[in-house]
Amino acid sequence: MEVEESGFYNRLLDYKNILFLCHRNADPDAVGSAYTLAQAFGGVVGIVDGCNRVASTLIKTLDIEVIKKPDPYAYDFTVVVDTSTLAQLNGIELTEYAVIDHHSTCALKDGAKFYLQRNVSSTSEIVFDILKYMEAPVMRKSAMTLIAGLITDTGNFKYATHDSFRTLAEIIETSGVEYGEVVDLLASTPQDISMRIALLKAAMRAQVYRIGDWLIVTSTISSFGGTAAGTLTHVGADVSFVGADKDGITRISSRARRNAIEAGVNLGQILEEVSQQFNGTGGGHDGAAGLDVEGGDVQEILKSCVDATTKKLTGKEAR
Ligand SMILES: [Mn+2]
Repeated sequence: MEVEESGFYNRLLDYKNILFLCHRNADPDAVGSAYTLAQAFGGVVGIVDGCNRVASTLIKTLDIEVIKKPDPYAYDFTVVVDTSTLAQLNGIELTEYAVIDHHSTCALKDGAKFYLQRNVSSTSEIVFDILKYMEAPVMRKSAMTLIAGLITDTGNFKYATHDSFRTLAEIIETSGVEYGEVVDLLASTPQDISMRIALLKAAMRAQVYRIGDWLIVTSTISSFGGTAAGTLTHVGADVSFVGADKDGITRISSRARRNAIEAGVNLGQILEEVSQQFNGTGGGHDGAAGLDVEGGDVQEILKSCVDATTKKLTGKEAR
């Protein structure tokens, strides 16, 4: 059942001992949203298999307690945070659960007892609206995590809407946290040498497809796919797809520049469609999305992504 902020708040009050569960490779938006909800309603933050680097910095610096690989059966209720598919939870067995998410396609809501979904830039913004509805104060640590979630999920405000800026201003105003404090915290994330090597490999293996004045770039690396896709768009790709083949699962991460999005590229939709061709799952945002396919040939799937993007950009098939 779909609920509003008020319904979400009122229903959650019925439960004690709640697990606020983040997607795998949890990012600041997931961790910040889960932590803030756990502080407001009582409960714990669950991490299915680890966090990304920025989220790890956040957890360490702010001393946030998280439960790794939690068992939903040990809790009265689970709230799945910032997550749209079961694959993003590594197929964990859920008991009764609710969903709070901002992705435009959210398969998990079908099995949920209730869900709150808004097509906004970050889950952090939805969580802040719930706190506002509760008339609950936004504590300093919560505010820092929500701002971090908002900054990272909007790609440093590249994909921010006027609502994101308004929410940011409200969080700063009500919590007293300085914006610069959060920026400093995010900037303190150390650069990992294995990540730098992976990004350089992704650049070396890049295949460039030119369609008129558009550049679609594909590459493969075994980890840091999302970061690599972002790097490829920074150095010239309009749309990038980075594939990884790990433990029999093919995973594609993709990014698109604003001009490509404005020309009709919606990566969430493209990756959902391509994933279905290969019996996988996929989705995300206009400018950042991913897919997972069991088995499958990574080059073949990358080619399908390029073809689907070419169709959007030109209305024609790629040569
Ligand atoms: Mn998010």
